[in-house]
Amino acid sequence: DLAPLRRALLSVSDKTGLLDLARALADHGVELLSTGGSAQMLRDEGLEVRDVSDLTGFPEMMDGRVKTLHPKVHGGLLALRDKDSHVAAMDDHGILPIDLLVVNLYPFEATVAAGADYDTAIENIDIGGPAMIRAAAKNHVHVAVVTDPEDYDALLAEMASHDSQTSYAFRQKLALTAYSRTAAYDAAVSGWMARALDAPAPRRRAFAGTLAQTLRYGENPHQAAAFYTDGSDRAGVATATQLQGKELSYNNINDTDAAFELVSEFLPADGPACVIVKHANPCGVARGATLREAYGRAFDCDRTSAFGGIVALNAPLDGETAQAIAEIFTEVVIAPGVHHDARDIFAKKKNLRLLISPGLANMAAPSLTYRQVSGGMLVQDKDTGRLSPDALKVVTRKAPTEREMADLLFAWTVAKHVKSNAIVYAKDGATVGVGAGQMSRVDSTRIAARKAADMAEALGLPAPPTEGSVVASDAFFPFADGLLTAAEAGATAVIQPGGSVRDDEVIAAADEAGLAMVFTGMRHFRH
Ligand code: 93A
Repeated sequence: DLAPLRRALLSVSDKTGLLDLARALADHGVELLSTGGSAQMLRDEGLEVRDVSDLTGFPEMMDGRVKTLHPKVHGGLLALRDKDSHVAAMDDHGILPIDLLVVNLYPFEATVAAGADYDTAIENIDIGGPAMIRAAAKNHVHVAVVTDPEDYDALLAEMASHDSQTSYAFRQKLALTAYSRTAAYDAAVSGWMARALDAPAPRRRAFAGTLAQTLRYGENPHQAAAFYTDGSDRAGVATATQLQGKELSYNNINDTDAAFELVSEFLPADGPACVIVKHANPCGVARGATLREAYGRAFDCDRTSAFGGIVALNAPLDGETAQAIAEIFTEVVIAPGVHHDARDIFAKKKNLRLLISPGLANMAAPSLTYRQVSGGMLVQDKDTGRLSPDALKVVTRKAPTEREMADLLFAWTVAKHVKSNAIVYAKDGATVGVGAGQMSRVDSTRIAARKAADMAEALGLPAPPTEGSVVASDAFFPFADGLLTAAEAGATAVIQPGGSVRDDEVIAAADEAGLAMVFTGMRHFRH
């Protein structure tokens, strides 16, 4: 299964390592073919190279759009060397076998990431490169294809140990890498176009990412894992700069994303806000007159869970907030900026990871979410649903007061980011109890209230903080029991989508308990 290597075609945008590779190939007696820029570079260094245009008899034309798209190239890559009709075709048309293809593509992803305009992005879509890669990979029974400078050494090692030839297993591995590369490349083009057209429809999309980080492990130490970025410029954990601390883990990335997406709901113009996340759920969310106050109030929602949590801020981290955060064990802090004094304070906390994001995430921007299921992947529009206050419908005799309404909207925003069944109690712009991820809504309602009562006891408060709070439910109350639990805990107003067949029963119970209730007509399941 060894294949000889007589002729190689080198056509690379990233010219890293090209010279050393070409020299080594020449030493193995391999004839070199190459395109414009690549050939020039090799020739400048005294290597003997044949231009592809010389092979094809056609000049590179149309600004390089057509360089290698020719039967002499593709025939040389695709011909089966052991099939008579293919060999005859090669003879008839003067096609020479090409046994090695070394290509890396126009840097489309990097060009787009650098903010290129539409026409520049289009010009950077490589056509000839992927065509050759796919041809060579298809014919890996004879041809070796290298698409990454990091594989040059492996190729040379293979040739050194196989008498200037390559093994079938090696060529198979290269072909897999090659098809992964062209698939990711076209997915990057597809993703860019979807963003450019502002239409990331779940259908008609290809998905792939660029490997950003090989993670130490996944959710658990026995799971291998990696982090891929999708090339979007959305502010968040993928685009943030890490200023200090250990490498982010799989769970860190997941939790930091949850925290940052939620804090991005709170526009800086409306004042400072803080989110603390544990296991992808918020355990404290608060506004404050200052960032320090917002953090303190978020922390007070559930001090127990906040230990080892992820903190996200909607404004640059200042010194006094950094001081307060540094007092307890915190895994990650993410903010859209940092003051010098805060950096000095954090510098003493070597393990604390500090991420600076380029602004907040645009929570209205359409994008997609993906979830793997056995045998497939679910794709949907991201939940960008936002209430306008006039879409709300008061369904009880009592209407919420202005203060209650502000808290209802706050609690509703938080509930959107809590795993279903989600119940959020809030008071004065701070969560006071969060119930997440329960299979029954009444359990979430009870757990949130009980946690609030526990906090009151721990902090020595005279009454549980749910007293005089409001409550949000991410989906309708199917029965009155959950709502009545909230009333017992001291909630005075409720926000929920409505739409249950028992709405009448639930509304009657709310009236009976003296609650004000509003329906949103919008649900925020999150699983
Ligand atoms: O514009 S292209 O899609 N048309 C082609 O026929 C073609 N053939 C190779 N771009 C093409 N290439 C790409 O040119 C390669 O994939 C590589 O990225 C680049 C190398 O060009 P040069 O050797 O002139 O620097």
